[in-house]
Amino acid sequence: MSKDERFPPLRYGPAERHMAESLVELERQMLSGEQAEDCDCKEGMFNSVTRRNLLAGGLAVGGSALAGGRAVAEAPPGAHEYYVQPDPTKEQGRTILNDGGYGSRSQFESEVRWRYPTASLDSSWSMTPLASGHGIITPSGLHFERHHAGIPNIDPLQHELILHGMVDEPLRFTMDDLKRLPAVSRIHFIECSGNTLTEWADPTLKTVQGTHGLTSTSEWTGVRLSTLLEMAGVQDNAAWILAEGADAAVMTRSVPIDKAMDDAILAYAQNGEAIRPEQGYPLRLLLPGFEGNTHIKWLRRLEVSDKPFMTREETSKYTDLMPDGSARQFSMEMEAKSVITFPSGAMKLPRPGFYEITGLAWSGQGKITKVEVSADGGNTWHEAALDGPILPKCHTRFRLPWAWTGDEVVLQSRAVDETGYVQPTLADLVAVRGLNSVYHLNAIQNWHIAPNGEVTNVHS
Ligand SMILES: Nc1nc2c(c(=O)[nH]1)N[C@H]1C(S)=C(S)[C@@H](COP(=O)(O)O)O[C@H]1N2
Ligand SMILES: [Mo]
Repeated sequence: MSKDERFPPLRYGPAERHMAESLVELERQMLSGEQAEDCDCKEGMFNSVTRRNLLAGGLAVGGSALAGGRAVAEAPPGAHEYYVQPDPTKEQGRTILNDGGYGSRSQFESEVRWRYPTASLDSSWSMTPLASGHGIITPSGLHFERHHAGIPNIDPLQHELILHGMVDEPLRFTMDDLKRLPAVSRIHFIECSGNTLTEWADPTLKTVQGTHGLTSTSEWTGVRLSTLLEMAGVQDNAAWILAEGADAAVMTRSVPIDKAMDDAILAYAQNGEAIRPEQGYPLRLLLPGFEGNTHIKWLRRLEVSDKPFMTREETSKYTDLMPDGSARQFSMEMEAKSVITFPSGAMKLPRPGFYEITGLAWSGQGKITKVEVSADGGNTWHEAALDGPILPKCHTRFRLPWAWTGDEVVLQSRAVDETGYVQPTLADLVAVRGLNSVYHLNAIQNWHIAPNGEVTNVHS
């Protein structure tokens, strides 16, 4: 299939098209570093970013720490290189706290985020390696990122949030002011509405990191936005609230006041520590279940109004052109979606036999109530077990024991949420949405397993 058919210029603007094409090339480079090994262990089935192809792909990723041969002797990002003891029972282990007091991962673990190879390093995406994840929490260092204008470095002592507009009393908060207020901790996913955007016309990316890596889950702690709004006193006909970031993009989005009063959080912590700079340090807006771009990072201003502000991100961007030529605007709730992360694209099953199929399901409309898995391309479905806790607007882990006979199969997962919404097939989604828009692709994903065990991305 030609690039024009796969990413038609009508649908993919120049930026989206360049991004999609570049990602195909990046993934090809990352994968070409090493072939899958035939081995009994699950780890060996992963043909994703092993240490060797991480290094091979390092230059493409643009990471200076990985440049040249020097990196070969060094530990992967987030790890320290230590001497490996031939028999750890025969000599004392290394001393406590020799890392300065903040821990690191094992030098044998090398999973990293991949960067969408956008033309500029300032405006970019990075993707979570979902295939190697466990449970539902994404380690903070592997949370996907989306930056419109780079990562600002903000001194929390200088940072302020102002709340004004249609309120009785405009307010100004320092970070200390916010931290004195009652806080909540909630576990929620954030998914970029561009997640899976390469997959409309043709199965394009090979790995689940590529196809689905723009979703991650963290525990977020902060103040409820409703607390601040109650303090300021919202006027009667207030209907929207603008959120503005302190980055060079000064990213802005309008949020319905009902959402602001419901479960919106001004988060200053992620997974038990201060929110990472990449995720919006020192403060971000968290709108559980809403598309990623509404979760304004580096939050500095909130303005209450009786109408939406019609910012760039809700007029030129983040709208969906429908088949009849009208555009869907404020399509903010993320609909139910799921994906099998094991086995998934570019892995190789060594032989027929037992495997546990596992993956993630999530919905912006509430809890996941059911995930079904098909091993025959959607003819019959088997209900998977859902690992607890099953939380609203959160990644939910599903598992299903499976015996692979060695025959060719197509694996699929289908999520249902508490509203009764059923994850659609791509054909069903296209029948409603047409092929004019790129965002919000939540269709069922297919992984084809060949008799030799190779797993590939297909459209059924
Ligand atoms: N200020 C600001 N907020 C932002 C963005 C940004 O570039 N600047 N990107 C948005 C987009 S498009 C997404 S998908 C999410 C990504 O959040 P993350 O980087 O923490 O994963 O942040 C949103 N908030
Ligand atoms: Mo996004």
